[in-house]
Amino acid sequence: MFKHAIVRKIGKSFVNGLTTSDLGNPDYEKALVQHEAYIEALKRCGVKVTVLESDETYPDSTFVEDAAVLTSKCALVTNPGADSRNGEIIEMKEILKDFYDTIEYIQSPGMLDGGDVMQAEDRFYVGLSSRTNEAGARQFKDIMGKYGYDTTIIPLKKFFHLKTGVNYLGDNNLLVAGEFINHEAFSSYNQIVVTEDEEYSGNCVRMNDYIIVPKGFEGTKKKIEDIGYTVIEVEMSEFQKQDGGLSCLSLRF
Ligand code: CIR
Repeated sequence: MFKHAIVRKIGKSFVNGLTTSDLGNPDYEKALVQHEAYIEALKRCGVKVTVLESDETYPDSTFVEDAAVLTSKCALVTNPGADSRNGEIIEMKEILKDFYDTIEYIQSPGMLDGGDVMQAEDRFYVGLSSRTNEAGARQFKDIMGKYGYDTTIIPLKKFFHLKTGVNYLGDNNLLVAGEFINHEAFSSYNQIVVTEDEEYSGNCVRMNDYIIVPKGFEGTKKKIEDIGYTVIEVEMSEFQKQDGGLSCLSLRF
């Protein structure tokens, strides 16, 4: 069971964040409304939500998931691969001290974004991407090995982050999109396949008794409901414009 979540309010600089999408500029006011609804969805799942103040210095800092990986045994502060985001870890280190006695760190030249890390029970999967390098992934594997977690490293072909296209829903169920459909690393899971036209919904979050799903992806929603989960939908359009998936707006522990 998750008991807590950490999110960060959006600053006005959010609209100037990194993106590769051609979906247009995000609407700041609309993003605020969507962020509020996201927080409400987390609360509905029964967790206490810590809401950090916005930080104008870091336009992408609302995507808190990239700065840390939280487990039941330790917290790990990442070393984000984008220069404009790396400083996000400075405050994150301090915040996590309120919640964890044991904090681990990825050190340069190792780089790692939390969006490239997926946990499925006692196993982690780490994607090698434009933000996470081999040195970062190897450090992660060594660190988590000390706590009894195994780690599988997976080179990405097209996806931005690992969790852009694969997410563990619990109960051996894995949501897979694009290059992760029938990927050999995931052959032991029951795969729920996201169609190409709904690819963005490959990033959903299991939160206690619920699966939080981006709004507007009826096919994925139905597939998740059909295997017995209760779905909460949240509007993500303004975050999608900034390459942000649903999971990256929170740290859950
Ligand atoms: C970035 O490029 O870093 C942000 N605009 C989006 C980060 C999304 N994070 C994630 O999927 N974990």
